[in-house]
Amino acid sequence: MTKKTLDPLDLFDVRGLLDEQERLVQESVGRMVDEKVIPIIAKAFAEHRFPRELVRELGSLGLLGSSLEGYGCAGMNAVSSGLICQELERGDSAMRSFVSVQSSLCMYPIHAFGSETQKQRYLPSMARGETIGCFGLTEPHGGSDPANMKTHARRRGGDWVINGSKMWITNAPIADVCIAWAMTDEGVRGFLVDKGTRGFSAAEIHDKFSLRASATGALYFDEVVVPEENRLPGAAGLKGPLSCLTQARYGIAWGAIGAAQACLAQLIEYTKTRVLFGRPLAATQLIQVRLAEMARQITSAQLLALQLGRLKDRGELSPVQVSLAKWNNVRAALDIARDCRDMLGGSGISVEYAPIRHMLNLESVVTYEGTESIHQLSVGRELTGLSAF
Ligand code: TGC
Ligand code: FAD
Repeated sequence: MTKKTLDPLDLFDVRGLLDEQERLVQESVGRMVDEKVIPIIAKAFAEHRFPRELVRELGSLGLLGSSLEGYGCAGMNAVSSGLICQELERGDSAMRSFVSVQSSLCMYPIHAFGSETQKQRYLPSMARGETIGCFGLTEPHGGSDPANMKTHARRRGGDWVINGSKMWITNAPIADVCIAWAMTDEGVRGFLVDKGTRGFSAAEIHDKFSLRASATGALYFDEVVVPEENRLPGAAGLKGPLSCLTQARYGIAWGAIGAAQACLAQLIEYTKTRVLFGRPLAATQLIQVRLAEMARQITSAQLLALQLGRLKDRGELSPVQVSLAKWNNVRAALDIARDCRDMLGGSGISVEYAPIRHMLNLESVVTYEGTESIHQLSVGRELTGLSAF
């Protein structure tokens, strides 16, 4: 058997399992991340600033609504859209977060549940990055249980009047349109609320220690009137927003791998050049075990994500599989980022090194789109048939 040089970030040659189109997507997004995201992201994180100047570029590369068909969207397969998330999150979770919200939480519901007029009005400009969306589901009293939604919409003639508030909403301060989920007398419904609608406002959350390169905010609805034409006609019940979450959680399962790879790549280099007790850190047993453990976890996450993508492309994906993958891959990435931070010693607390930025970001990623406990309970419910929420 010939001895091949293995890629430390892809020990099982998962890349070799991709088709040509998927490899091209990964390469072009990876190049964009290396050239445009990585050089500016530490400063953006330090300044608590979303790099909005990159949004049009994301649009021109076809990364917004990448898996949707028509309306100016690229119509890529699920594996390609997963690889996009992986490469973006190798740069920073904020970049993947922006794309997840725009693509999976805003464009997807318009595509899946919207009227033809809504699709024509929003999707092409969202695909170009000219219109930015946000997704308002979580409320201040408890995001894990969206069935207990307080935001309410009542019919008034041909209009709807919305009252309530949403909390921790990605893109809220920069969004042109919000997909607002509200309880009605007929159950949960989704509404398109444009920026500037009377009574609708957003406030930025400025004091985050995590996802600092992402814009996060609260949304307020004070007697906001929208016409029936702004309701998503195909969305009825909690299934509407939860099916959007399945799309976004799928992307996170891939994205987390990128964050973990960025940390491991930096640590392999650092430990080779850091000399302590007369030899490089990388030549010590403990450090090698820790690096090997990271490679093991990344490899498992990669294979899990790829099989998840193949199932999605075959139309056979189950939400509980997405729950398990989001839980596994984000947990792996968070543990890897924390351990990399430690192996950097004091330097590990500097924004000059990527692990602490990824580690802090992943504290949000493990919480949003369903906390780790919520996904564990979803898997538990599948195994036992009993709901323990
Ligand atoms: P449950 O009875 O389980 O379900 C109600 C209806 O929904 C269907 N369903 C799903 N459909 C698609 N995908 C899923 N994942 C689904 N889960 C459930 C289900 O079949 C049922 O349909 P039907 O026809 O029978 O009515 O609902 P439940 O109230 O028991 O809730 C279960 C639970 C806890 C899993 C759910 O509430 C949940 O997932 N909670 C977590 C909430 C959450 O993840 N919020 C995320 C907010 S968005 C966000 O964080 C964006 S961050 C983005 C970024 O910046 O990247
Ligand atoms: P809670 O629901 O109050 O949970 C608190 C704790 O209780 C958690 O540890 C949870 O796991 C645990 N818990 C809850 N229920 C149970 C149970 N039955 N058994 C055991 N433990 C339980 N939301 C949106 O709608 N749109 C967005 O764009 C968005 N972006 C976000 C961006 C960021 C940076 C962050 C941090 C959050 C974002 N969220 C968004 C909100 C996110 O989805 C919620 O924070 C998440 O769903 C958890 O809700 P919560 O914060 O209210 O915590």
